[in-house]
Amino acid sequence: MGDDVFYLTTPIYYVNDVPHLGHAYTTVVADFIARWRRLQGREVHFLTGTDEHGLKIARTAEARGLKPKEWTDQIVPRWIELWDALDISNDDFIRTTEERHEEAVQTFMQALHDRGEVYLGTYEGLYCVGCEAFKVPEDLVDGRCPLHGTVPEVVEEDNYFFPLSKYKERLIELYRRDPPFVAPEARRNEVEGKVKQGLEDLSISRTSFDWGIPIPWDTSHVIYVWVEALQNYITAVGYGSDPAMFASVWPADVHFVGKDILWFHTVIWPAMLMALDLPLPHKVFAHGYLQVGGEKMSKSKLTGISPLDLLPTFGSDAYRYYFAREISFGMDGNFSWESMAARYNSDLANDFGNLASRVLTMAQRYLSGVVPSAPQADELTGSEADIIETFISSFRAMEQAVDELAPHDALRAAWVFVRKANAYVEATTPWALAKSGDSRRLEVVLYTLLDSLRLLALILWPIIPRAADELWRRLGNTGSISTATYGVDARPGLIAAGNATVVGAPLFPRIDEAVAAPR
Ligand code: ME8
Repeated sequence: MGDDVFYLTTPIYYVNDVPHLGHAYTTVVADFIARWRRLQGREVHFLTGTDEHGLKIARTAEARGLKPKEWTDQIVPRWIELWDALDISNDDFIRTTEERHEEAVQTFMQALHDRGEVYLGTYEGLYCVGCEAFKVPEDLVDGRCPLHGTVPEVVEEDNYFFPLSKYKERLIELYRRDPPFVAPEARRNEVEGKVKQGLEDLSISRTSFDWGIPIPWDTSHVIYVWVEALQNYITAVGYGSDPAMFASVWPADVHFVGKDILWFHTVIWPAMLMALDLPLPHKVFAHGYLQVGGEKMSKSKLTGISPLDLLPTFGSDAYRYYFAREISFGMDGNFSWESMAARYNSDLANDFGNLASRVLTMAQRYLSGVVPSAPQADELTGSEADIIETFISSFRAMEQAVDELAPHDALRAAWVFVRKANAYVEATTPWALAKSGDSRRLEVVLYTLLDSLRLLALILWPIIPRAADELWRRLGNTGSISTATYGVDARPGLIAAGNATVVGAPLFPRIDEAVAAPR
């Protein structure tokens, strides 16, 4: 069931503000994986969206004198605008205020109720509006939420409860599953350790405000925002409305989340699915937290820098590349303008961009911009065997790294091939061949290099789609890389003889590293 489609998701983000670098990080990495899987020939369903209910959004709207929906309608386009600017290729975008979500959530909640998986009780305790989460004293540092620095509010209400505690053993079993349900392993250990300490039943409704989806059998309650938000992963793929779609897309292959929301995705979400005997997601991957200059990122802390501020200087390709390459996915990381500029210049402008410029310029100069005929086996030397071998091993390493959800390793592997291609230019010295008049050897070398650029365009498209498509066209290829398939196309020796090449402007012009970051 559901294994024909590769289904991946990002969190649905709270729209109490515009997106920051952290949100874009998750979404960019997910997009890289989605594009890679598509080129592997998989049918992909990539979902992102917005989480629009709850106290945090209600208060944000109120502070602006707006109704919650008026506020979310204003701000959601700012999120979509960023995903467009970053070339995010999501197949769907779900807003939790959409009817398709609200209706399916009610179906889900009614089903829980009908199965006796809901009871009425009283909740007395603490609530952090920033987290939209209930807290126990052990969660706090000096009485404050460690994530938001605020003192949680005291809440006492009649609430409906979900009997989370009874799922303890089944959850622990789930964490032992192979391949692992929770990744990376440190996160698995963290969540398993916490669950072993015991689980409290979960309050799943609120009565003190009404910005949410009503409990279907008791409309004086709205559903706790996290409970309905998690359901977006199934309401968007036909749960309760389109059984055929649901059967073919669900379960998710991977939910990408930050480590801040590990608990919700690896405890509450699977337990709710278990309660309805629905298939469980294959994996939840919780990546680390980004900081800016060592400080936690949030608008309120003024270290918030908009992703859109970086695009005029770096462009979307370099933005995507930097975050996927610089930070080991799963570990905490640090953003700085300086490291972004340095990586742009070294990897994109120098290694990759220069290679493309040099090869296309030589093809123009020595071959009048026409791809020569492919070398025969007896025309290949050890140098060609070496570069082809490097491509094959780099590509294999990339495939494995993507399977392991290690985008930084995938890109590191790609650059082994980029560097090898540069070394091949140095070793074969096409300019000397041109002088010596060995025209067939020159053709063999330039064919090999043009074909290497073609291979690079293919394997880098998932992370730098604009430059890759541009390079593809400059190599005289028609069509778009998006319709290529690795199994067919990511093989050496396939650039077509007779293709007309174009030199064009540098794909990644060097930037001045001394130019200061925008304030
Ligand atoms: O939690 N570094 O929404 P949210 C890296 N609506 N990633 C970061 C980050 C940082 N500093 N800050 C945020 C919610 N993120 C809920 C989710 S899902 C059913 C509901 C990313 O707007 C990371 O993916 O607070 C994190 O988990 C998510 O944004 C939290 O987004």
